[in-house]
Amino acid sequence: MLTTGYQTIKNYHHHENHKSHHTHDRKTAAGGPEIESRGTRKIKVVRRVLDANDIMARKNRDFFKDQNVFVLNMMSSPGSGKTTTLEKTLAHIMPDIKSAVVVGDICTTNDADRLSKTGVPVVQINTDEFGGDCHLAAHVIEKSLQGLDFENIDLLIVENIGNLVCPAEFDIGEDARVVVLSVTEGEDKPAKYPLMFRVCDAVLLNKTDLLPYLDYDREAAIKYIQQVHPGMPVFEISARTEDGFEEWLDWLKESITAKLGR
Ligand SMILES: Nc1nc2c(ncn2[C@@H]2O[C@H](COP(=O)(O)OP(=O)(O)OP(=O)(O)O)[C@@H](O)[C@H]2O)c(=O)[nH]1
Ligand SMILES: [Mg+2]
Ligand SMILES: [Zn+2]
Repeated sequence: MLTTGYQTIKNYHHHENHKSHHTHDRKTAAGGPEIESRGTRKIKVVRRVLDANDIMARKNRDFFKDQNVFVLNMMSSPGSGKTTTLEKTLAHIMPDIKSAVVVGDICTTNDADRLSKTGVPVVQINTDEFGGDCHLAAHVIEKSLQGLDFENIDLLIVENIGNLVCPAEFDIGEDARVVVLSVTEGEDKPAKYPLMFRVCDAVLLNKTDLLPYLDYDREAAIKYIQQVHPGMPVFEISARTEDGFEEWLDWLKESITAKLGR
C-alpha cells in the first residue's frame, strides 16, 4: 500500500508543566533554609510531571498491547541520522513488517516528507506552537495515534525530537528504545549523557563511513557505552552505505517477534 500524505499535529494540548520540568533557575547561590524549601518545591513539581507522564505511558503501553503492535522509540542528538536510518530500515522490512512512523520535531515537516516516500503512514508532530517542547511526552504520542489504522500496523517507530537529554526521561509506552550516536559527535557522549544510554536497549553507532576522515576512537566510544550500560548491544552502521545493517535488522526483527510471537 502506498500512502503519500501524512498528518501533522501542531495543536495538541500542551502539558501544563513542561517548563517546570526544565529547572534552570539559578537564583540559589546564597544557601539557607528558604533556598532549601524552594529546591524541594522544584523537585516536587518535576516529580509530578514525570508521574503524570508515567500514567499516560502506561495507558499507551496497554493500548499497544491490545493492538498487538511493537513500538520502538528512536532517540539521538540532532542530525545523528535517525531519519536516514529509518528510511533505509523501512525499505528493508516493508512490506513484510507492516510499519508506521510518528516523527517529532519542533518545526518543519521535512522528516515526514522524507519518510512518507517510503510508503508507510507517517504522523508528524510539531511542538513549536506550544513552547517548542524538546521531547515527546506520552500524552503527545497518544494524540498522534488517532489517525493510524492499527489493524494494518505491526511496528510503530517513534522518531523522537533530536535531543540527547530529556527524551530519555519520558516513557511513551514503547517496547524498546534505541539511541543513534554518530561518530562525528565524539566518543565521550555516553559518559556525558549517561541517562540516555542507560535507558536504551541498543546503540546504533552511525556514520561509520566517515571514520577514515576522523580521529575517532571507536573502542573508547564502546568502552564508555559499556561503562554506563554493561552488555548493551552496539551496532556499528552507516545509514549511508547500509554497512552493518544486517545485525541491526536481525535485532529489530527478533525484538518484534519476542513481543508479537510472529
Ligand atoms: N556520511 C554519512 N552521513 C549520514 C549518515 N546518516 C545520516 N547522514 C547525514 O547526516 C545528516 C542528518 O541526518 P538525518 O537522518 O536527517 O538525522 P536526524 O537524526 O534524523 O536529524 P534530526 O531529526 O534533525 O534530529 C544528513 O545530511 C544525512 O545525509 C551516514 O551514515 N553517513
Ligand atoms: Mg530526523
Ligand atoms: Zn524537554
